[in-house]
Amino acid sequence: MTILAQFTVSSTRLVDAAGKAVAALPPFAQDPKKLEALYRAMLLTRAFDTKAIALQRTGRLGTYASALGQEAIGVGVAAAMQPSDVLVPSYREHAAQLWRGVTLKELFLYWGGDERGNDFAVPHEDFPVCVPVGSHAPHAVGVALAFRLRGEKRAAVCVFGDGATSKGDVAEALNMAGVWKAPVVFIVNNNGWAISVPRAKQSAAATLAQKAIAAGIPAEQVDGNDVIAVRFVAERALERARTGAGPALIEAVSYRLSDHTTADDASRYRDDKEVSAHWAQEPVARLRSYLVHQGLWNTAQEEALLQECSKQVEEAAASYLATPPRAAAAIFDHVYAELPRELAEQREAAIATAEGKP
Ligand SMILES: Cc1ncc(C[n+]2csc(CCOP(=O)(O)OP(=O)(O)O)c2C)c(N)n1
Ligand SMILES: [Mg+2]
Repeated sequence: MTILAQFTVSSTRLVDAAGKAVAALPPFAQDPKKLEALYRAMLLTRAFDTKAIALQRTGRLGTYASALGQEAIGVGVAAAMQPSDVLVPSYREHAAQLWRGVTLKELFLYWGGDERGNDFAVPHEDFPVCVPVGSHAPHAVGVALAFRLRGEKRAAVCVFGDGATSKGDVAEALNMAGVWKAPVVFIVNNNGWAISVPRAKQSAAATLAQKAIAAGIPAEQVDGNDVIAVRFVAERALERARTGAGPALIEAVSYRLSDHTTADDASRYRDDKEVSAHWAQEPVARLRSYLVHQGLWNTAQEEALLQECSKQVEEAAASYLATPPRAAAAIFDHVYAELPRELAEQREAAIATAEGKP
């Protein structure tokens, strides 16, 4: 017998749940300002999350997918990106979007059903949120292939969930990314659940990372509640991708502390004890503990930052709520160069209805 292939999947954790460094930290983590920026971004995401849920519960926002407990994945990954890279996100990556320069108001608009929220002023080439599970993975490979063909030193970053790794789109995207050596880094935001389906029922594989190895793509796991570790491994993978070494996949293991969305009630299928246990691992308290242990953070700074985040979120929410809705015809205006007759009629009817005509 000849062994033709063998593989290993590593897991990286640099700071443990108590906020103690358990390995040598990378150079960026020696700079207090950089750590503070990561912490601030996670707190801002959490403040946005809380407000978004409050707005939805009071009928002023659409169905919303919370990122509670998963802030380190978005922040760590986005902090590892260059502005010229392109983010191709699923619907739970507000943290990454905010870091990239999407505004709080744009996020509120999008989740309020207004597509103007997807027309980001700053990361103009980043993709809009993808709600169909995993269908954005082939797009990310296409973006990366374009970078390679044009000889640009850029990478695409595609984030999807544990459930998405069961989709054909993701398997096909991984396969072609491997064949084309496309500069794309896939991030699996493994939050333990795909709505009511737990990770254990999603796949019999020991890790989700190893699915990429079958496509010839190096893959690893990282503690997705350790923002320093996430940024570290993502930076390494992105640098390799930009310099021609091809794609990578990182499975960031975290936990969905919230319901799946505001349309879900997780207490119907998930034990509260499991959720409580995971609160001990969550990323915001972890980095705060680390900063406090290092003498870099105190209660006064914490209170000031909480107030600043809350003020920013309240101002953005007020501005969103004061935004007049788009004209009724807008929904018809950006798909066809020339509207088919039926749609043209519907457009006229929509305008008439909006004007109160029969
Ligand atoms: C193609 C497709 N099928 C089904 C759904 C309904 N749906 C929405 S989220 C979801 C689960 C996704 O789980 P996961 O990939 O783990 O992402 P998470 O929501 O946990 O971040 C499903 C089945 C969908 N949005 N798109
Ligand atoms: Mg999931």
